[in-house]
Amino acid sequence: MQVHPPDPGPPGLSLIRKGDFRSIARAISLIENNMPGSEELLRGLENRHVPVIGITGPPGAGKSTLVDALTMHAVEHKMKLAILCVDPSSRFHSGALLGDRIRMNRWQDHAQVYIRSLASRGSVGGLHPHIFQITDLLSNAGFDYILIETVGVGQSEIDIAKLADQVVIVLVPESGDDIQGMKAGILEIGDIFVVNKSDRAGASQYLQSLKSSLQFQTGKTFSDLKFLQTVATEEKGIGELYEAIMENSKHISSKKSFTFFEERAWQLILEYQMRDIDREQLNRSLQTSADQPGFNIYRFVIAYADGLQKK
Ligand SMILES: Nc1nc2c(ncn2[C@@H]2O[C@H](COP(=O)(O)OP(=O)(O)OP(=O)(O)O)[C@@H](O)[C@H]2O)c(=O)[nH]1
Ligand SMILES: [Mg+2]
Repeated sequence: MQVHPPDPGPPGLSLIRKGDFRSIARAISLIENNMPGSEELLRGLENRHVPVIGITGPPGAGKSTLVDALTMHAVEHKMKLAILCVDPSSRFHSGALLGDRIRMNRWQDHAQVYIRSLASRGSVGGLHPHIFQITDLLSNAGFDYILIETVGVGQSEIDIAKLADQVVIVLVPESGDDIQGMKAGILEIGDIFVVNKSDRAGASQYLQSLKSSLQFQTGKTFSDLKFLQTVATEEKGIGELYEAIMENSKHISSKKSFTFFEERAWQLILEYQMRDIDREQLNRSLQTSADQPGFNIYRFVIAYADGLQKK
């Protein structure tokens, strides 16, 4: 039997597999902007899974400072990391992000760390619309872990739960009074709860009230959850957080991975189905139909979609 050499894939993929940062950056831009060549690239990917860690929490809780300190630990442990910072578009030019950039700058030319900011345009309050594809690409680029920092507002914390194998929720003692009002959603998705800025008053009381509201709001038991206090600016508690993340990574269930697959497949089917729909053409079609007697939008949509399929 003749053995064919493996398909080398589209240009750039072999360099991506070797972990070439410039090729990775180009490929992400291609995917981010849905440019020609991006689908070919995605179709050339191997089915690899690298643990994805979501770091979320209210604005200013110290997520970036924690990510930076965690990066230091990971680098010392000879890990290779990809870090995605997803910011709601409206915050893209805020001082906070600039602050993140300056802080994270020390990793800019580091061979073990790849950092990329993504604006969450298109998906209101959520993650980037092509975040699944971007993490799949990074999973093929030789990283040990993928970290995704996102502000826990709007839809993003729900999205991160569909993408990350484990979610770290970063809170601060000052959020004490909000805790009863805090959406069950954000509490529901956490695997590790971090009370950062524990140099401030009331940190341990806050941790206690967090535990009781978690039990009250989500009915979860604590056996699978971890609670930690950190002072990110002084790198206190970071070793414990790092160990907690590593420990959790050992226990990612195949059930969870399969649920992720289903979610990805679902999202992609939606995307592919929508791909042929031209809004302007839809508008024209509607304009001619909506005035007709007996118009019904449900019948219209089915007929419209049938028409697209037959094309
Ligand atoms: N006192 C104290 N300040 C901290 C700590 N961690 C972070 N900060 C400060 O809190 C501010 C916000 O920190 P960031 O790391 O930018 O917070 P963030 O959650 O990434 O912020 P956004 O991405 O804008 O939501 C900065 O001024 C940090 O220096 C801490 O443990 N203690
Ligand atoms: Mg930040």
